[in-house]
Amino acid sequence: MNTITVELIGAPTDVGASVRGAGMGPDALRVADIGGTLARLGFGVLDKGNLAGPATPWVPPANGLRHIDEVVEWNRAVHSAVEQALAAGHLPMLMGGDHCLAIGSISAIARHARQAGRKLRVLWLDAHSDVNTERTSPSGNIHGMPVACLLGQGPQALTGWSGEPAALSPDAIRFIGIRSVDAEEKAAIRTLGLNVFDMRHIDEHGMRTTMTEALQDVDEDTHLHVSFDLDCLDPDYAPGVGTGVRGGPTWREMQLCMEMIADTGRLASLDVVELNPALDVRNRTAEVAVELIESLFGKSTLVR
Ligand code: EXY
Ligand code: MN
Ligand code: MN
Ligand code: MN
Repeated sequence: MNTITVELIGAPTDVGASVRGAGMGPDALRVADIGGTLARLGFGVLDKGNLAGPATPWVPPANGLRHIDEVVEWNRAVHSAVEQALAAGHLPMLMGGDHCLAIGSISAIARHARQAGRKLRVLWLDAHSDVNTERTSPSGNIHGMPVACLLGQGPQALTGWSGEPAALSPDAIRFIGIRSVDAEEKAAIRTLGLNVFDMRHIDEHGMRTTMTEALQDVDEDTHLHVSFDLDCLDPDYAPGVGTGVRGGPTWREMQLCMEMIADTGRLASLDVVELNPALDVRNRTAEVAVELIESLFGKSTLVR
């Protein structure tokens, strides 16, 4: 029996997305019994309910950014909730909501890890690299920009939240399952030297070798954060997402990915984002997410 308490934080918004519906994600995960599932694994579960924030205005981008004020407001709420969860010694699980919310969550985690003297590793499980800025984004949608913001390259209003100019250094992130990267994102990935395990890599080497490589320098002093965008999975397995891309990992490959993360025993925080129940089939994607999260939490030796 372990004593880790997982704190569920709902952020019901689609403010950074291109398609409506991700705001229903937290409740779909609850309907799929995320709480009961973690409790049956032996975790304490504290569901803090849903954060409040502004409605999504659905207006066009201004200066390359759509809904910047509302994105800032939602991220402030997420940042402070994640900060409080970590201060209470809980393992925060952010339930989005779209992926722009990782700015608030990971900036709080970066400060916490720095203050605890821990090395931070972020696994970015996604079909996309999310490294656009307001200067390169084809859409202005901020869910395509959180990595850039966390690297200190995004708009000023969304950078510096960790107390340092950049919450993350480029070598702190490992991308898994990437297969949709804009031309200017490719250039940024090369310039920054980001560690990308794209679908070609997974095809050629398999998930086992990929995850062995991605987790190589995770050690006992590591705070391991998983930012799980559900569009990482192949849309055949996870149809309930707004920006699905064919050719992703299967349910089985994704299970191995989660199991190998669990084996490290270093999982200390988690984002689950981009679930869009409006596009789902009988809550299947939420159920798949809960099955995968169950594997991710499969060990009782986790650290905070
Ligand atoms: N790269 C495209 C853009 O920036 O508009 C698509 C981004 C989709 C982001 C999804 C959540 O991961
Ligand atoms: Mn994403
Ligand atoms: Mn994505
Ligand atoms: Mn801690």
